Amino acid sequence: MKHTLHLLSITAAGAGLLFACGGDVAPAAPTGAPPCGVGEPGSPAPASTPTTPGEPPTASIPPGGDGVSTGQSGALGFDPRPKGIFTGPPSCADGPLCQGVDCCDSPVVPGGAFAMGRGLTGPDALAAGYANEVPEHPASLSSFRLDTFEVTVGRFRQFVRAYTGPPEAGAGAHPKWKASGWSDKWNVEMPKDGTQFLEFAGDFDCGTDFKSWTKEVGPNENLPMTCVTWYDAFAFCAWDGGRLPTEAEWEYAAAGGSENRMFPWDGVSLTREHASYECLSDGDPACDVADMPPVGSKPAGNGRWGQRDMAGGAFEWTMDWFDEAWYVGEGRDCKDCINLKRPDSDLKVFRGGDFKDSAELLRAAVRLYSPPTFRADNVGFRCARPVRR
Ligand SMILES: [Ca+2]
Ligand SMILES: [Ca+2]
Repeated sequence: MKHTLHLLSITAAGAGLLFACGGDVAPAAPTGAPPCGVGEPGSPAPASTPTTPGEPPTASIPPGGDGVSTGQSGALGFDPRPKGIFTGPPSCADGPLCQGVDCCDSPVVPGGAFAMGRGLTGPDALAAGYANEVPEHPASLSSFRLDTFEVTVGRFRQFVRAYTGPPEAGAGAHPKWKASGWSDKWNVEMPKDGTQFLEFAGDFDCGTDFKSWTKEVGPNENLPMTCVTWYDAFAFCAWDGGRLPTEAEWEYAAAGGSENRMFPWDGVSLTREHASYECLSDGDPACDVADMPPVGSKPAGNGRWGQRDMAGGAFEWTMDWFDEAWYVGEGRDCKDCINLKRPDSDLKVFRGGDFKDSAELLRAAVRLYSPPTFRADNVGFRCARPVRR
């Protein structure tokens, strides 16, 4: 049942990872490969062909046998809160529960130092890997909160309902980097008001079988919200009292900080109990919507500070622009670092693997990227928040 790391037989050649069209992410596209026509605001990405699942587990587990229903309602539920006194994240004003936990639960990730990137020795070492993951280099971070769960369809619905326009300039900034906040230049990437949101976003439909958004409240409320642009994700987190995590924060939380883990959980064994990946979640080798489980469905894969689905589920947008040479350039000695320089390549980083792609992408050190206007059926996000609320 365990996936051994022979799946990680990826090459270190070339530029590492590039995006592919409409939801697939694939390694080893040549440097400079043209964007996939996803740069137009409001235009849904073209249909994708799901990545071919890897080899299935050798042990047979009946669908739903691990507590993950083949349906998608998951642990839907609400914890009604008195109106008027709720001061938490507005996306959780109605008290949604994810696996019986507040969907806006956001544990503190204590600051510290860690070895960012893939090591040549140590717990996260791997003979083969992507060139942009190395060299491993020192990073130190201040404490922050990171949401336990990926943002759900239900929480995003609250944002759409409340939406009146793009964020204020400066909103959603990292506390150490004022310039990391929303820029008025990005307003064109968001609808002018709430009446246009769904049309502007192409109904969050990436044209595949894996659409999580529904126009009306339904069984998908606890699925990860996907097919969102980086701007959507940034604006949501700013509205919800938080911000996007930096790439360094994301990896720190996924690697267990100084424990420098290969995967978010403490160990290198990998089964479908740890993460949803390679369309294995429903125990059936076919790749279908039942392989996109509700957020938090894989508690065996929880990170050191309780975050779930840091590996698998949906890829997660981070705040940083992607720079192939960041680890040997300005980011090589990272202190609460963030890459705010918009490169010519115009790419933002997302992290963590997803429900349908291969196990090799689940490692904490793996970096993927695409234009911020990209919408993919396997890319979502979670928010970071200040320690003091
Ligand atoms: Ca590392
Ligand atoms: Ca994830």
